Amino acid sequence: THTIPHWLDKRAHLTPDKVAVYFKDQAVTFQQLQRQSFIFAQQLSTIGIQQGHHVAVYAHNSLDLVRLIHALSYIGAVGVFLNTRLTRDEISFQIKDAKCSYILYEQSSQEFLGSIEEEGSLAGYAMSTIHSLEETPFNRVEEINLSHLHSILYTSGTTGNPKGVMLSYGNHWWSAVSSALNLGLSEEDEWLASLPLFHVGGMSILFKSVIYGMPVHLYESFDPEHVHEAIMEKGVTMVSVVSVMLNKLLQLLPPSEGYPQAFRCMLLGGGPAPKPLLEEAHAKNVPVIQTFGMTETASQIVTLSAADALHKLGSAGKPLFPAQIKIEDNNQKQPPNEVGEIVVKGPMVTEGYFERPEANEKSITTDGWLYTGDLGYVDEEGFVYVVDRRKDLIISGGENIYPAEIEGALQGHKDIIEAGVVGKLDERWGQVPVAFIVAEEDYLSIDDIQVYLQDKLAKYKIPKHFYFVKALPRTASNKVKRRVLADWLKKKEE
Ligand code: S0N
Ligand code: AMP
Ligand code: MG
Ligand code: MG
Ligand code: MG
Repeated sequence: THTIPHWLDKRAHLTPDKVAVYFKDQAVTFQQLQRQSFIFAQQLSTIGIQQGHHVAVYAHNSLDLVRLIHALSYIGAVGVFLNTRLTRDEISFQIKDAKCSYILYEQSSQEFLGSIEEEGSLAGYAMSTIHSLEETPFNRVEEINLSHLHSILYTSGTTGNPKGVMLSYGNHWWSAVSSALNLGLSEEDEWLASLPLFHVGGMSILFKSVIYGMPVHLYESFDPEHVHEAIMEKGVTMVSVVSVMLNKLLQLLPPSEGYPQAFRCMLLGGGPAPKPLLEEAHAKNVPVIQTFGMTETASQIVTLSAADALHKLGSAGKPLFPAQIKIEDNNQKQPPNEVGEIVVKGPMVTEGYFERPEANEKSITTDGWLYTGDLGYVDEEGFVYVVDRRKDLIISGGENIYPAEIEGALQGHKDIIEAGVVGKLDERWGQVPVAFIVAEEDYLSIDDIQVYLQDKLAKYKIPKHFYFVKALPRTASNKVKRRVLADWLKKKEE
């Protein structure tokens, strides 16, 4: 087995006085972070959290969340990080599905979560109350076993319920190392995290921080003015963004101004990058590095290097050093420039979904190739182009939405006979979901539907438009033909 010293201990030993995290007006060094996280771990031990427990975490970005993530790793407990945009019903499903025995949440969300503990028969605590507890000694993890499970992050799928992606310490370790082999490391680097830490794009920045010895500028949420100011004045050299965020940041940058010389990289991931956006960034001299990755690959797996950023505009780059890619169609490897399914392999790729043997068998081979469902091709020089996302997937502002989930919720309404959902291009979010509905009764109103969906679906999943139709187009096997719905939508827009 492969073990390394606990990464936060190691880092605190190497560069104790370097800043680990800036948050609001606070700066915490690696040594302070280590001590605080360890004390936190002893307090978590007081409430009974032990190695192997699954612990649900519901929190916006905060210093306490960073401490908690490390505290859980001192115990060897597995964090199940919940998306704070979800409804209580959606959260409740994930907590049960991941077999959590604890939920830790930020105080301010206590009311929203209500008595969720009882529902999932788990112990619930506000994070802030734990700090006043006594400390109980426990068997501290001194060596990280890279094969051990670190976290479970939920991701939606084409059919059925969201699945928990299991990410090991090794997945996170290799993700950070592979990223550095591509982007390089600089003593001066400081990485800004305003992406939520409950998604891997945000969380991975914390591991990079500890492994590289690099400060993170952590933000509670994305405020374009704050991020702009941090780049201009606070020494930030790296920022991770989705395209909605990049778009907002570019609007704040006058063409003549430009970011400081030291600014190295806007790492753009989480969805397709519109060409005009890349061109605008180029015109404004903003160094955008495009990347392809997913929760299942612990963040980046294919990334364009700075040197290639210009002459390969629009490409997601090449697979990172320890990663491989192939393009397949009907189990046949495709030659260059032929489109097929993107299949990837590497030490950052998940072992599988938590307790989903069928999904695992379908999407991951025994020798570790992951079928992403995304379509793309590789050019003669080995650069990857993503041409279409996973089947039916709608990406709104970096959040994934699957039509089947929304259709299922809609069909639960007593006056809805059937529903079909497709993505619509959207100026602000990239894409938004819209619904075609066959209703039982004429009096069913859009307001009724919206109210009905409120507690079932996160706000970003609620269709932005509803169209009432007489029937849905279906295939011989009775599946909704979403392509036809997309055509209907185009006609409506003309
Ligand atoms: C885009 C964000 C920042 C928008 O949030 P904002 O502006 O803070 O909104 P709020 O004030 O919370 O809400 C205002 C209204 O907007 C609605 N809303 C919010 N977000 C969305 C959305 N995404 N789609 C549709 N509507 C949205 C609210 O409901 C509210 O509505 P009203 O006014 O009606 O109440 C925010 O959405 C955000 O942070 N998005 C990014 C999420 C993310 O992290 N995605 C990436 C997930 N994928 C991965 O992590 C893997 C890829 C990866 O690792 C990666 C990704 C990016 C960069 C690098 C990497 C990497 O590989 O390292
Ligand atoms: P998630 O697991 O939520 O991060 O979603 C990952 C999905 O985002 C991938 O499966 C792709 O469909 C999409 N995606 C990520 N990066 C890119 C990219 N560079 N170009 C196009 N789509 C992307
Ligand atoms: Mg997702
Ligand atoms: Mg906001
Ligand atoms: Mg019904």
